[in-house]
Amino acid sequence: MSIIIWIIIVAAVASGIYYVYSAFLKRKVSSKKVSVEPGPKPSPITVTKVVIGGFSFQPRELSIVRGSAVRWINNDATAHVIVDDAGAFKSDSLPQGGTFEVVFDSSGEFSYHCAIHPSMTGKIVVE
Ligand SMILES: [Cu+2]
Repeated sequence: MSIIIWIIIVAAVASGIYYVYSAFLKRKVSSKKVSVEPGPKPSPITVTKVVIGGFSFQPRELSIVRGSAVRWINNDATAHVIVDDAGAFKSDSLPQGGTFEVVFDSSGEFSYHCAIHPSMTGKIVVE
């Protein structure tokens, strides 16, 4: 056999080995797991409920930690509107079963009342 045929055979075998090896490498790379670093989880906001029932807020006065939330739930058949005395927050008209939520990011005392029934008063103390 001539040397040229040998060279062709060796080249064919070498390229075949290279092809198989590179395919193996590609599979290895593609099967590599990509892990995404999870970011810092936002701390869940504590939500404290104030129930509106019998034309009063229960509890009438509530202390919470700054950054937490208050959720009012109207259990009365009558609609109520929650308004902060100083205008910090105001709900829409809450029908029976309606809810209103406020996140308190700053500390202080927030006195509020019902816009429809001014005798209904409450207070949120944010520490
Ligand atoms: Cu009311």
